[in-house]
Amino acid sequence: MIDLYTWPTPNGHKVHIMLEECGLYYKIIPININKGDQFQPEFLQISPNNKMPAIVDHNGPDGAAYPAFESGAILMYLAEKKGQFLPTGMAPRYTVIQWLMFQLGGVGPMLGQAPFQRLCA
Ligand SMILES: N[C@@H](CCC(=O)N[C@@H](CS)C(=O)NCC(=O)O)C(=O)O
Repeated sequence: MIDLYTWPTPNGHKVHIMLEECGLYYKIIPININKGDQFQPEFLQISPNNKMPAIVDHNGPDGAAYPAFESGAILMYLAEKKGQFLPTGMAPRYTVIQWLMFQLGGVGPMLGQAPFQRLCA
């Protein structure tokens, strides 16, 4: 079972979609970022940068519980765990990683900041 610490935002939805596509069982633990749940000490143990999404995979590597934060790292972790969406060949694997990094470093943050930029303009 995977505990999913999340809230309905685009970064959360990336992981929601991935878990559904991988057919993995998960339990949602809401992190209401409007009420400050992300600053609770128990959550900071899992996600030290006080951001959702985060997961705890209770059946992680070597059968131990494994916590993960940052949506991109979670997507890669789930892909490797399930053996889906991340090719084993070096060239195709890095093609996937390039597009993932493009989303994480470009499209995601820019679209996220757009409403603030428009308000401040
Ligand atoms: N780089 C992070 C960004 C996550 C992120 O920005 N999460 C926001 C909501 S979409 C959050 O938790 N904000 C709460 C805060 O910053 O206090 C990722 O990709 O997971």
